Formats: sequence, structure tokens, C-alpha cells
Amino acid sequence: AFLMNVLNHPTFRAGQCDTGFIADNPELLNIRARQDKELKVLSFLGDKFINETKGVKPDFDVPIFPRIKQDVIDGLSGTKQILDEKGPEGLAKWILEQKKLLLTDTTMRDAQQSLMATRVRTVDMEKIAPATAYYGKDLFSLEMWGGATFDTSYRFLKESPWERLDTLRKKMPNILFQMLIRGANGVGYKNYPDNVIRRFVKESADSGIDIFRIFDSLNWIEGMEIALDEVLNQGKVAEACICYTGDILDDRKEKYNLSYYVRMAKELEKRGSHILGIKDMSGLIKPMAARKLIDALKQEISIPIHLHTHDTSGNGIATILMAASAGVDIVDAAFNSMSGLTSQPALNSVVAAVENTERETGIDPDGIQKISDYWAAVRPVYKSFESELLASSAEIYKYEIPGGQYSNLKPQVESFGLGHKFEEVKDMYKAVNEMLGDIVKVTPSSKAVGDMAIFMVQNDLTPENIYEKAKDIDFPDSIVSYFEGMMGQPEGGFPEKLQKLVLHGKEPITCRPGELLPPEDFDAIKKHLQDELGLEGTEREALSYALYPKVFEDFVKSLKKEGNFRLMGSDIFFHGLSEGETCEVKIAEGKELVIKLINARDADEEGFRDVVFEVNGNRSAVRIKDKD
Ligand code: 3PY
Ligand code: ZN
Repeated sequence: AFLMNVLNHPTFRAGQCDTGFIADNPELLNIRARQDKELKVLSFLGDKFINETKGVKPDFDVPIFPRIKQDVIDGLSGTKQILDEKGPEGLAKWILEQKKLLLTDTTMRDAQQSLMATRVRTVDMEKIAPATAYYGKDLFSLEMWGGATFDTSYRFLKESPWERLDTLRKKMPNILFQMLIRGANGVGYKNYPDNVIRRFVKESADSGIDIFRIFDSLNWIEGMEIALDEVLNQGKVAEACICYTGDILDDRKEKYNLSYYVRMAKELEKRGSHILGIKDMSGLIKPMAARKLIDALKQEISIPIHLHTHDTSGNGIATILMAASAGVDIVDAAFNSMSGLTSQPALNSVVAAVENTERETGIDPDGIQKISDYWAAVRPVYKSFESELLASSAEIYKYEIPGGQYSNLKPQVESFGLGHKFEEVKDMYKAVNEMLGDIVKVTPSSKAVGDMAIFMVQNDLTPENIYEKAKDIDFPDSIVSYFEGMMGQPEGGFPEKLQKLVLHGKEPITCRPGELLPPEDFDAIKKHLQDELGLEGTEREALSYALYPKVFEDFVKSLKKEGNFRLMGSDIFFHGLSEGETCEVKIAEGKELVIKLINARDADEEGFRDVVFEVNGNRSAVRIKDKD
């Protein structure tokens, strides 16, 4: 207790006392660091109990995962080894030689992004990683990085996306890793200078990403140019995408017709893409349309074709099977318990559906069942991040809203106090798309459409009255940026009258935004990180800062102040402890605290409450401000 008192003394903690004795006995510092970590864990748990959960916590099953030894994993050989031996062209050739339908599992990226607002933590991925490597050894790839996972890791989970990549790479050395990169928007929502994109691609490649799925939110090829070029420089696999919108079965829709997609696919092949991605981010490609598109593309291009869709309409598996019968090479799916609705179609079911046909996958159904069972037990912990969507919906064909945005739109609309006008916002989304001249809608262009729709409903604007009523109004940043040309150029150009209204006289650009943005000064960033934040100033840190300065700084500060809880179990991280509950908290590899929450005492006159714990058998209390 005496030691605790010394260690917790503000002067000691601020390092303001003479620590010569401690400097001479460095082992004491380890104790201090440990005590400090312990205190931070208790403060985190105490605050959660007092100010968030009030001790109310659902019962969760402990997720069971098959334990596979690292030496077994290290002995596995899969698509990753094919790429490492034969290079990207060799891999593409290998893909074309396969009769079987190749599968990409998206559980750790798009599935959790589309179902659970991208909140799945690394600890939950790393537990199942060895079993995924083992039972999923015949998978083509895992989409496990990029898209929204980068900023949400820092922002909400307080963990480093780079560390996730390192951890998973070690535990799954045999399957290709792929990421989603939004062309010149990187893993962000705006255009970045060219050197940021190039250095980000290089660092990601060096860190273990094999396949880069690159898209542009307006299907503007110039927007993908830098990322594509850098992936080729790095000797990794470039999968440039056509984003699918509209309906090629509908002859009345002239803009995004079959020849539009074929033209774009040929251009991407010409520019060196190793694989063509069909990115159906909203789940709009109907089964017959998939067959028609794949049939046509197979005639016109000679690189492998990889289909990505969402199951929002419930037609996802039919789409995959039609595409498979037309000869698509690779399709995206997610392990069953993480599939369906706004996520990808069900992987285990696809495997079963093509058994005993010429497109049989060779994947062991019993093995991947165990992976699906694991995720089924993990999912309830994340329930509060899930949408209320219970069934598939064919209205997605009308609204053309991407998977992740569709499940997020309702809470977003509610946060503006417009919950009662949700239907109106969806209709407005469609109307805004038409006002913008019918554009491709995917991050970040989809955000611009969503923001504008909410803005119009909020301000009682209609496509008819907007030119009169909104003459002097400031529009949302995203829509201004869109009309400035900062997201690139839409097919068919901008509607000029609306563009003038939104820009209030500002001139739009028509070139690549990257040509105008000055290069990021990485040396200056590194110096700032060293001087101001006490970091090493590594390339990864500098990149994270270049992409998301505020989010990254907040993350670094939070880790210092509140502590690093990346190894804590997710039921505790999100739901804390209930009274009398005991848990084990890993504070570092091999170091665990057994913590029991005893109770919380009543508030003192300043509104602080003591939360009493037992830590490895010893009583300990933290003083927490009751914010109620
Ligand atoms: C993303 O950009 O994160 C997407 O998933 C787009 O579909
Ligand atoms: Zn998607």
C-alpha cells in the first residue's frame, strides 16, 4: 500500500521528485509501469461501470475457436506462396487455369463494415486467424484491410490498423491478403496528394498486402491512376474495379449500359490491372445481369474477373451462381454467420451450392463451419452497432444505396432529429442522384449524395424550389467538394446550373486533384510527431497522420492518457464488468490481471465514487467522477 501511495502520488507521477534511487534500481520502474497500466485498466472499468453501463451487462457465450499450432500454420502453402513464387502475372495465369470457383472471404473487412459499423477488434480476428489459415487454406484471398477499417481502428477502437495487419499476417501466412483502396482517396474521404497515395501503397505492400482492389467513386479512371501505378511498381496484384450502378437489363437506362462497362474494363486491362474487379457496392447487379456482364467481359478481356456484391436484396447467392455459370473466376462472400443483408452473400452456402459441379471449390465444409460458428458467438458483443434491418429488401434497386451506408443511414438521419422523415430521406437520396446527373455512388461520392439528401429534407428543399430557396445557403462540405471537382469527374460531366448554385461563383477544377495538391512534407510530419507527441516518427505513423491528422493525434493522446486496451476481451471493452463479475485482462503479452469488480460506493460531496476491485486477490479502488 505504501508503494502504491508513492507510485500514485501526483508529484511522483509527474516525474517531479528526485528519482535517483529509482534510476539506480531500474527494476522498480517496471513495477511502476505495471502499476500504472493496472491503474489505467481499473479507471477504464470503473468509468464504464459508473458512467456507461451502470453494471448492466448481457450474458455472452465464450466464443470457441479451434487451436492450431503455429508450426502447422507455417507449413501451409496457398495462394500467397503462388504469388510470391510466380509474381502477379503468374498468379493471374494460375487463376485462369482453375476450373474451380475461387472465393474471397470478406468477414474481417466489408462484412463487419457493412453489418457492424466496422467495430470488430483485432483480438477477435486474431483468435480465429490460425483456424482460418488452416480450414480456409483453399480460399483465394481474405479481404481484411482498407475501406473504413483504417480510420475506425484509430477513432473508435483505439488500436493501430498497422498492428492488426502485422498480427494477422503472422497467423495467416498462406492466404493472399487484400485491401480496398479508394483510388486517390486512399482509405479516406477526400483526395490526397500523390506522394501520400504512393507511400501508403508502398508501406501497405511492405506490411503484407498482396492484392489492392482499387476503385474510383465516380468510375473516373484518372482517379485510380496513381494507386494503380504504384501497386504495379511494388510488384503486387492490382485489381482495378468497375463500380456497378444502374441496371444493364433495363434498356431505358442508357448511361451505365453494357458497353459502358466493357469499355471501362478494357481500359483497366490496358493500363495493367492484373485482375478486373466488378465492385457492386450496393448489391444492384441482378442475377441475369451478372450473367450478361460476365459473358460479355469474358469475350472482351483476358484478365481474370473478380465479382464483389452485397446481399441487401437477398438475391446475392443467385447472382454469384449465375456469375459462376458464366465463368467468373473469383467471387466475394463472407462466412455464413457474418453474411447476408448489407454484407456479402454466404460463403459456406456457396461452397455447398457448387459441390459436385465443375466449379466445386475444394473447400472443406466442416472446417469452415467451425469458423462460422466462432463468428456467430462473437457477433452478439457487437449487437449495439448493428442496424435494425431484419430482412432483405428489394427497394435497394430503387435507391442504389451502398451496403454500409444503407445500414448506417437511419441512425445518421436520427442524429439530425429527422428519424420520422427516414422514408423522405431515402426518396431524396434518389432525387439527389438524379439532380447530380445519375452518378456512381460509393465512398466518398455516396456520402455527398447522402449528406445532400439530409440537407434538403432538413431545409425543406426540393429539386424544384432549390434554385430559388437556396441561393444564399451554404451547402454541405462534401457536396461542395464534389462540385469543385475534388472527387474527380463524373461520367457525362456536372449539371452546370446546380454546380453554379452550390459553388457560389467558385471555379471548379477539371484535372486530377492530385496535380494541384502540393506534396505532403513527410519530414515535417515526422518531426512534428517526434517533438509534439513523443513518437518515433516512423513511416507508418507519418502516413496515418497524413491521412487523418486529428484522428491519429487523438489516438496517440488517448493511449497515453487512458491506456492501451487492445488486448482486452471485447465483452469487457464494450460492456465492462457487472458487480461481482471476475475477468482476466491481458495488459501485455503474457501478463494478465484477474480483476473482480466488488462494488461502487456512494458519491462523495464532489460527485466522485470509489469503485472497488480485487486485483489478483488484492483490494484496490479507483475514484471516478459520476457524470450523471
Ligand atoms: C468503402 O469504400 O469502404 C467501401 O466499402 C465501398 O463500397
Ligand atoms: Zn462492398
